[in-house]
Amino acid sequence: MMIRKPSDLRYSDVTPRQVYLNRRRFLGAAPVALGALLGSRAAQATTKLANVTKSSYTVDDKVTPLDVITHYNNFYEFGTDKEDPSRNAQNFRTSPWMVKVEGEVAKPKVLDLDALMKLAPLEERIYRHRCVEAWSIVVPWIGYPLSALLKEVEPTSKAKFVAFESYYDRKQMPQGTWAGIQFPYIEGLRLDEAMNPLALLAVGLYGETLPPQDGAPFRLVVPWKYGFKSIKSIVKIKLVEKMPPTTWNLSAPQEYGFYSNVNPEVDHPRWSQAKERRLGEFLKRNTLKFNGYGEQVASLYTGMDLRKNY
Ligand SMILES: Nc1nc2c(c(=O)[nH]1)N[C@H]1C(S)=C(S)[C@@H](COP(=O)(O)O)O[C@H]1N2
Ligand SMILES: [Mo]
Repeated sequence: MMIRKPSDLRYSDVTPRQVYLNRRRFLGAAPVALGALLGSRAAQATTKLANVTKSSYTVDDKVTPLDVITHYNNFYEFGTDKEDPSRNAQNFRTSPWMVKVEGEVAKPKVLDLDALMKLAPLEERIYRHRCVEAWSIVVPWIGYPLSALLKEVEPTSKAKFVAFESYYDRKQMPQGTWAGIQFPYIEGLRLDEAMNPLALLAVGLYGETLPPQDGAPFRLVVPWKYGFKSIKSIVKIKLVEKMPPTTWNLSAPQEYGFYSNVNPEVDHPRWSQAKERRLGEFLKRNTLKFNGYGEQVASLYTGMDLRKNY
């Protein structure tokens, strides 16, 4: 029934047996809406990453199968359906790639991909990832703390926030024209959030460089916040004095705030955030405050009303 194309075979080489078994279970229990995940897969070449150490910043939740992580994506530049990025991003050009780090810093830098890959030791970190749409996955990311990059450029005393910007090129991303949000995609963090050791710059997942649909070649991962804060395919990082605008806040300010911490007690105006569907599981789970990372990050928000600062 499912005919594997040669391009798929490499996945079986890198996917542990347990994950394969989980995937089969997932496919067996898949709700109808996920049925589209079945079928042939095209995969752009990713490269194995060497010298990756395992980080202690890891959850022991069951990791989501690779082909779910790579075929159920939000990357509106490549279309708004979950399967669009896997189809439309395959020829995305991620080399050469330059990232500007600028603004309130003593040492602004322009880094190419090689410099980005070597900036700090690569770590594997298994993180929960909770989308504001109330689904979640568990991803074995590879990367290094955002703080490592920020220390390199030496933020000045005026730097209070970090603003991020994604790559955008209408020619390479024609589907973005109908996505209904403004591009380039922009996001931001408060500087102390950005310096928290959990905030990760990812260059890979599942042992290899990032697939284009997951934000190749270089993206942010902020596991205690809703997924949209984890901006993909970054080309600019700017240290700033004032809270920067963000794509989803500009699009619907009453629905998406700047902070967007995962919070089961504060519903989205149009749906509950109390529970989530972990992709591949049948029953919904209770959503955890700060996505379960409260021990590491709750102190960042001491004295703040998280209903007002949603
Ligand atoms: N540039 C850009 N970054 C983005 C998005 C996007 O549309 N464009 N979607 C966000 C949302 S809503 C989520 S849930 C995550 C999804 O990451 P994943 O597809 O790797 O799981 O990416 C975030 N980063
Ligand atoms: Mo999301």
